[in-house]
Amino acid sequence: MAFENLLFEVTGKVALITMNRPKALNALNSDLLNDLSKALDELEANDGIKGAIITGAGEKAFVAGADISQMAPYNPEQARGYMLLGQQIFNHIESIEKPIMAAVNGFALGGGNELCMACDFRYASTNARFGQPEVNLGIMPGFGGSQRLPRLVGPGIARELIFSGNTITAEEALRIGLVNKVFAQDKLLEESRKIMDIITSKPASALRYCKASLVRGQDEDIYKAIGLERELVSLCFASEDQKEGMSAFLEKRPAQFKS
Ligand code: DAK
Repeated sequence: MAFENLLFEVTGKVALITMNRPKALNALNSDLLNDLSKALDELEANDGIKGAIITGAGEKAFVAGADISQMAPYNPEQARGYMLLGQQIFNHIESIEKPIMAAVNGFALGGGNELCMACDFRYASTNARFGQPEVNLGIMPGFGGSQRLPRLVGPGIARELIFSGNTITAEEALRIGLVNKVFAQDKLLEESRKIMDIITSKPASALRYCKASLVRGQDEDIYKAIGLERELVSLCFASEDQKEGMSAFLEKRPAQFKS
């Protein structure tokens, strides 16, 4: 598929979505957000794609935030509309029942950090920098950051980052659990593809139920969430993949999954 502000390439079963406004450090204006929304629709609808990697064009930035030049003149009504657009798209990333990772190749600030936090997990390059610098602009995080950051790194660290507007290194992001792994920049995509190739070799039906349980259960009361897990794992037993996976184990042969 062709987009003006992002690249959408499929290799094997994995889509690589590259935010592509490198002159503005891939800042999220409405055009880029609308392209991202369409790319996510394609990812969701295309059964040949089982997962995605989101990254940024160029060597400097993943996404340096919401587009400040677009936002600067907004009144509260316009800000609410823009916020809704971004929030819906980031919520969509969580509701697509396919694994989506972020390969953070540089600045992930403000809306950029919020974008990578909406993904299922994150790898980073050594030059990546993370932060929620909105207070420096007289605003606050608006694309879910005040909610996703504390859930990922704990309330104390999230408050320190959001109140101070400080930027942290990839190493610090690794220490606080914001990213899973850090690689040299020229290895980041290769390593991201390696893990996504492993993940997308698994049956799509099992991946779908895993993500549904992880995402939908995370903010529920634990016993309610475990009840949801029970319902979803029961559904797995209606799938051909469960029959094949367990038969293959018992017959001591590799499984041939259909989905
Ligand atoms: N928006 C627009 N343009 C940006 C940008 C951004 N966020 N970040 C960088 N650019 C542009 C620069 O203006 C510059 O453009 P030209 O001057 O060349 O035309 C070009 O990218 C290169 O940037 P620099 O020259 O500044 O590059 P440096 O290496 O010197 O610095 C930097 C890199 C990432 C440290 C610096 O660019 C920077 O501090 N950028 C801003 C980072 C930031 O504050 N990000 C958070 C944005 S606020 C809401 C919805 C969402 C949000 C809030 C509310 N609602 C609607 C209510 C979320 C807010 C944010 O994300």
